[in-house]
Amino acid sequence: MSYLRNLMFAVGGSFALIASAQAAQEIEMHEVDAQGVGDSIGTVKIEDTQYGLLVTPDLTGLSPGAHGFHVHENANCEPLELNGQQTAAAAAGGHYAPDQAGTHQGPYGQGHLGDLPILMVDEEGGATTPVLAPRLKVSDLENRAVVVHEGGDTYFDHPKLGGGGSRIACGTLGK
Ligand SMILES: [Cu+2]
Ligand SMILES: [Zn+2]
Repeated sequence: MSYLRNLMFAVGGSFALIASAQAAQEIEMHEVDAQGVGDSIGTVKIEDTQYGLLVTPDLTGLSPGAHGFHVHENANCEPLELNGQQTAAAAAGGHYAPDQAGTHQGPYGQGHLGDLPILMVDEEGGATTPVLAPRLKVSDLENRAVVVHEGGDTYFDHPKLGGGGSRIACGTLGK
């Protein structure tokens, strides 16, 4: 009888763990431009850890160097017309900020929750170096987009939104 009770506790405990930390998810990333969503360039794996969200890219076909990397508010990578110009992945909206934070401060600041550490691309155009976003969880990325920008990221509001400029790759996570 006590064996059975211990077993019940063990099973209940496992469910509690599953509820607090979601399973790892993979987000398929696609090239984007003003015409629409293009070919896949690989995946970004996201998983919860005790230090925050671990983001592990496996991407190819990017330009070498630092790229702005953010969670954007809508799970939509289509272009939209902004100020009379078709704009790549504009349907993804702005940087994810559920508390309406109006400032871009990077992953370690108090601004947009969706501000990830920069994505580093090697000389061959690949990105495989994991980054850690201490304020995020897998569940925060449900129904959102992950976006890679053409330029880097200052983690400040200037230049505009860290200076990344155009959106060059995008992927979405459903619910
Ligand atoms: Cu962005
Ligand atoms: Zn931001």
